[in-house]
Amino acid sequence: MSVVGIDVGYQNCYIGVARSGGIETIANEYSDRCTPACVSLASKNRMIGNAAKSQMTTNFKNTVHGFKKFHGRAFDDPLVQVEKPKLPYSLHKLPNGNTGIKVRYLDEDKVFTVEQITGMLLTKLKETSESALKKPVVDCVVSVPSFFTDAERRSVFDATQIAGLNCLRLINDTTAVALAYGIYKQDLPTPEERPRNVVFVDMGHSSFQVSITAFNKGKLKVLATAFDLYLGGRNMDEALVDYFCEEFKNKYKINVRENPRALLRLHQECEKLKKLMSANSSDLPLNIECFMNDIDVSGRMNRGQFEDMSAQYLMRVEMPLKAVLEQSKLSRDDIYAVEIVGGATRIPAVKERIAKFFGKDISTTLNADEAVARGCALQCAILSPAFKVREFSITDVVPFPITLRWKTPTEDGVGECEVFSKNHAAPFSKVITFHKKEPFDLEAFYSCPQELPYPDHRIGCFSVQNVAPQPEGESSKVKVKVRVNVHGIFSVSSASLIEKQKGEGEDMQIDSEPMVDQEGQGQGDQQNEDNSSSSKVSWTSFNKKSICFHTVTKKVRKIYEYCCYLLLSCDIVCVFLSSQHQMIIQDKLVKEQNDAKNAVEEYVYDLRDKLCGIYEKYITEDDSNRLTLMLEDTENWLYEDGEDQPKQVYEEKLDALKRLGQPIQVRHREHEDRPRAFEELGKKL
Ligand code: ATP
Ligand code: K
Ligand code: MG
Repeated sequence: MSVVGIDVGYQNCYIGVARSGGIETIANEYSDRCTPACVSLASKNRMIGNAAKSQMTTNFKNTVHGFKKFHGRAFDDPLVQVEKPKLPYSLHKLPNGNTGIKVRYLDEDKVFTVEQITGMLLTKLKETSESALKKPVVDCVVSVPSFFTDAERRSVFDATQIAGLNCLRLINDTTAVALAYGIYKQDLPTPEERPRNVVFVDMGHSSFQVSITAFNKGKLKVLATAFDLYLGGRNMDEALVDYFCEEFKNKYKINVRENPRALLRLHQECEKLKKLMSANSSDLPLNIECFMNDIDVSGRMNRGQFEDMSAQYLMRVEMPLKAVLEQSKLSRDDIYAVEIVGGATRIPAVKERIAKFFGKDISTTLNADEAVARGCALQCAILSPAFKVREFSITDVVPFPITLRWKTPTEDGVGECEVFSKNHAAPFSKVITFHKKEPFDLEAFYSCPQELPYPDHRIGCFSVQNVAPQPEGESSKVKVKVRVNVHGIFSVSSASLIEKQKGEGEDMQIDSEPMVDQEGQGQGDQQNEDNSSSSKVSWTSFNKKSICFHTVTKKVRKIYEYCCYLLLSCDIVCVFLSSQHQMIIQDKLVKEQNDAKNAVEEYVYDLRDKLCGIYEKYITEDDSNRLTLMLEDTENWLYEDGEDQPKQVYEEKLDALKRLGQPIQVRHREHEDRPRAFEELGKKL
């Protein structure tokens, strides 16, 4: 069983794995521990990660990046519409309203769902893990932003399935970081002592997340989270791009925004410049050769100027910090440390703002790039029976309050109950008791649309079926279990009918208001001490025999599909899974073909070099000339008719060349070996 944690960033992905020595982050085939969240589609194959990123400026229409925010979002979603004009590739409205990504692949116009694109990225990360661990990888833990709503989480989860992964948990970025921080700490307060409160700040490329987490020995409890959905390193890049676009317009009379390729290059250079400015406060140059219309461009910038132009973004750093502190009801003095991670927290002005707000130095105990992936791997290790790790319990929070609504026979016709308040512990299950005579629907939605970073506050509709009155005509008692699961996804997980014992219960009031009693959590969840059993009283006068007459889980998907058009059905996930396999096979074929072709090319160059070098003495001049000609022919062929041939053709070509080359090689080697052989013989004699 594999233990793998994946940080799927907006820009950068990292993989943590557990090996006998502990948790480590692993490198891909480019010896890079960061794999860009980038997928490039081409006429014969796909490129994913580093290879895709290098196609960004050349094949920009088909090189997809910055798609993380499209998960679970409709094409008409304001966020999607804001991003759309900034993208070098096209978005497309899918028949179900979802955001599709339109590219040219295998010489055809294709529209992929965002789940498929992230699925592609994940297959690459899966492959990287497999070659590092030298075994198949299925089980994993994947990170998501703590502010992701139900639809976004489901969409990421679907992507993991499309990639053939078994995602044991979608864990919040800042919670993964907290785990990576806490699990190795030897000096945490005991469970009886006051907890150690730590603030975690993660500013990535696209967003800003903050959490306050309380640690005791063996456990962590997230107290509150806050965020700025649109604040990250890319805002700073955009500020620089705006500035240079303007400058180049005046200085060189060019309109960079009209040229997608130039704009992408400017983005890349501005990002480099931004990073340089983090370490260097002096004036720095920006030079791009052959930028547009054969013009070389150059400009200058220093940290002071940069801070001025990003003032509007820097200003926003404080708000989530304030929000998280308020929610946690802690004072600054209660904060033990402020830990920062995420690439954009390296910007000195960002650090300063954070330090100033908390009135203390910030800590950089954790690796800013890898902490999320390490935390994910740790969570995977904890969940995996195959791996022994220190017991560590994790309690996360529900970021947005959730309400259930149903029809009632009362005057206003509806009943409502907030089942999960903001910052309620998660994962968590609750049982709500209804008194009903007929089947009924439960509508779940986020209670506070105004604070939700998502345009649709509906979560889903669940129908509870097969409810009938009791033989005496009274309402039946129906216990409905609602739950925020380990992925942070809400569902109505089961409903059961409670049979009354004869002669009892007449005094019970029939109440259409739900009674919320906090039941223990379902299997597979973390132990959670906040579960009280005090409100279980309502059970006692009843026969505890509960009939599971209808488990809605199966039904949920169906109902969801109907109500929330943004979700993929199991069937579609299966189709995507198999098409993913097809694409992997296709990529493999193309790779083998390229490798075979490269082998011929390499052999040609190598042999030609040697013919005028070390092989010279072992071949007659005539033979050498003939062979050289042949090599030249082969080289030409490779650029013409031999440009795109099946793998076997290259293999045969290589064999034919080797038949001519090998005898020379043998003669050369024998000659080389002879003196050594004599020497050996001499030693023996
Ligand atoms: P997100 O968390 O939003 O999904 P991500 O996880 O991909 O995004 P990170 O890898 O944490 O993001 O951070 C990437 C951002 O950090 C980029 O904007 C990058 O330019 C920026 N960055 C990295 N190093 C530095 C540096 N030295 N100075 C300034 N910015 C930096
Ligand atoms: K990342
Ligand atoms: Mg990140």
